Amino acid sequence: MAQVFIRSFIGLGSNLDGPVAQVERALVALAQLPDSRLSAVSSLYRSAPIGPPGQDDYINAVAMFDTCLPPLALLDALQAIEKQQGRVRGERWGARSLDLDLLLYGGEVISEARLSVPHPEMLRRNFVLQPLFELAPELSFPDGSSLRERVAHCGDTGLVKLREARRS
Ligand code: A4P
Ligand code: MG
Repeated sequence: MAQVFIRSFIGLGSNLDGPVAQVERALVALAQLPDSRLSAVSSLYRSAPIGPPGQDDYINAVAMFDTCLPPLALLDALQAIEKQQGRVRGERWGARSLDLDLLLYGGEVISEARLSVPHPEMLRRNFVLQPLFELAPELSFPDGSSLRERVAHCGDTGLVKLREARRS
């Protein structure tokens, strides 16, 4: 039987231990996950930290990831990659070597103890919306709102594009 691929989007963030290299390594690890395809990667951005004061700036990017993995299996895989890259879970929104957030999984709305999709903070964050817009300018959210509209309102305060997007 043909495999059914679901288009998901994954947010990558790091502000510790060589953030650009952390994001690059995570992209290599994502590309190696089974039954999945890393289809495109946004530009890398530098962004001002949201959360406790005293943290360094973040490097952020978004990946377009087509996958046959069910959502919780994908979350497990993302957390395994975070762990491989030395992620220690500390303070909420505190500094981290790698954060992988499942932003969107097809058009699904998921409310489970371990997983909320769309990611609850994504609509408020320009370091998520701007790179996502590079990859999917015509995207709509499960609530019917359009990414184009959201991007028009989120602005680019604190955000610097570092490197152009690539598609595979
Ligand atoms: N979880 C629920 N839904 C999801 C989802 N859609 N994707 C659960 C990933 N995980 C999800 O996450 C806590 C729990 O959320 C997980 O165990 C998972 O079951 P965590 O990564 O351990 O903790 P956290 O990241 O500190 O909390 P949270 O609320 O996920 O934070 P965010 O929203 O990831 O924010 N500033 C800038 N400039 N750039 C950033 O990338 N990132 C954060 C973290 C804060 N400030 C930032 C950035
Ligand atoms: Mg997180």
